[in-house]
Amino acid sequence: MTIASQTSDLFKPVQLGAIQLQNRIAMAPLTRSRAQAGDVPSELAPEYYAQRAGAGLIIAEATQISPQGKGYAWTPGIYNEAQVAGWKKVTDAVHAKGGHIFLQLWHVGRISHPDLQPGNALPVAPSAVTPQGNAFTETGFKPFVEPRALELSELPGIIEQYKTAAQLAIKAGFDGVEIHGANGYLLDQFLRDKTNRRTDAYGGSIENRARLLLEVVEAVTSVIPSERVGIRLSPISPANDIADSDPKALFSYVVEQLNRFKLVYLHVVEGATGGPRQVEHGFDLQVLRDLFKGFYIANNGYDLPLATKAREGNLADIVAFGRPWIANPDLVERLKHNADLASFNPDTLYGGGAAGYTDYPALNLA
Ligand code: 8OZ
Repeated sequence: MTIASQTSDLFKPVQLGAIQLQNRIAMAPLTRSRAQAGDVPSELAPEYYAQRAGAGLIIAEATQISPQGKGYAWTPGIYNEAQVAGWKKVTDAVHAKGGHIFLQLWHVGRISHPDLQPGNALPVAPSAVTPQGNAFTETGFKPFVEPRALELSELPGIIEQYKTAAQLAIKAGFDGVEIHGANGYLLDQFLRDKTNRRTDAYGGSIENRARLLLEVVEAVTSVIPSERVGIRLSPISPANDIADSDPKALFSYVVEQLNRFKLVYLHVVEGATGGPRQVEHGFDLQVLRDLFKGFYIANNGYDLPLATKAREGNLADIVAFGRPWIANPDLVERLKHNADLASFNPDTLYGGGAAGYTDYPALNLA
């Protein structure tokens, strides 16, 4: 048996901005829909994340920056003190095990439903373009509705909410934040011309469509150090009914502009989120790695051979695994020993309690 740890630097420590990671394997953000009333993280979340503290970096699940930013049942928030207290238990538990953890800051935009919105309001978006598909509400799946186009005057308030959320994340003990610019949520909806039909300064040209995302990055890095801020993009993913007529030009511009803010990493969903790595109308995402000055975190469909190849070819600085972490809390140890990976039960992915959350065992590999 080849022991992967002897042949790859995936399992060696690496410096990420202000923090030293134990290895180059990250846990990608994973929505598990188990938050308590008030969108406070689950009582079980400290144990769940602590079990996975062997990751070089945990990026905690997508977390709404405001009640309006919510789009799925039972997802946690980061906009009040009760949520900060809940998250503090998570970060303490991870740090006690020697791990590091960032929080993913999320506004879903149109990927929501009035049932999930304050006062049963319409979800908001750059433009009134209805997504195909269904929202996951507390009473089941419901078709998406036509969102309300945001007024120009509302955008500064949303930017302010990202800023406050970043400050609260640091207060809750996170090592940093990841701005969720991927998977067809609000910031991605502004980027793409399928969903952004605005005629003001935030729509039309690539420069205008990128404006909100860049203003959010500027705001967040004005209140917490840029070495504690990363961003996630999914340039060629059709997730949540998103598309653009020229993703290569769009995302090349975005990444060049991001360099102004000295973010610690760019986390890229390579291909279709949770699906094939190669997609129609895609482009070579190494273009973005080459443009970006910080660390590049690669994600989507990685296994040990692909991750090893990514490091050998210097195609990525860190590799983020997502779904394999669900049923393999000791994923890094298993990869290191080339051990079999367990598969997760799809029935316990979202909602519920400990079953399918904190009850997947670690192997005894020592
Ligand atoms: C799966 C289910 C719910 C949310 C994403 C935050 O796509 C998500 C998500 C994924 O980024």
